[in-house]
Amino acid sequence: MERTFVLVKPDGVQRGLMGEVISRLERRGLKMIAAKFVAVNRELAEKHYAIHLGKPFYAGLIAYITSSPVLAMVWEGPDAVAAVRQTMGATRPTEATPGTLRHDFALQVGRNLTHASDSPENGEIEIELWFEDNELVSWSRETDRWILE
Ligand code: DAT
Ligand code: MG
Repeated sequence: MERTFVLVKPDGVQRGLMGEVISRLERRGLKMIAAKFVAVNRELAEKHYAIHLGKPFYAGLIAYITSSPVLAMVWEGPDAVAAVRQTMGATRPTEATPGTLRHDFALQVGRNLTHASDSPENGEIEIELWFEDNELVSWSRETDRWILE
């Protein structure tokens, strides 16, 4: 089953939206297999956002993600990467579809609430960066036969 890495960023935590993010992913049918609350240090932030090094918004992005704790999670499901990014909405909240998290709860790209992996390959890399193997919980969910065909 596909896995993806998800963050509720500092603005989402500060605004009390952790539950909202979890709730939307849960009711979509995705399954949480790991979660932890993390004060992100500069080293982890730089590794996580290494692909954005050199971009004009890089310094601001590092400052933002290290400014206050985040909720780091791993979610699993069929096409989990695409499903989670669809639920998050476009990077720029003003381009996000109504009904998505970024449309419904954000206005600016620099305060867009969440991070989600953009490919299964990057998902695995991000999961390895943020979690130890023994923090990933394999569990069977009673409702799976009503969600997964
Ligand atoms: P996403 O988070 O949708 O995967 P991304 O990987 O392109 O988007 O960028 C990572 C984060 O960097 C994004 O969530 C917010 C910030 N960001 C991206 N483009 C930006 C821009 N033009 N100005 C300011 N911040 C930006
Ligand atoms: Mg991205």
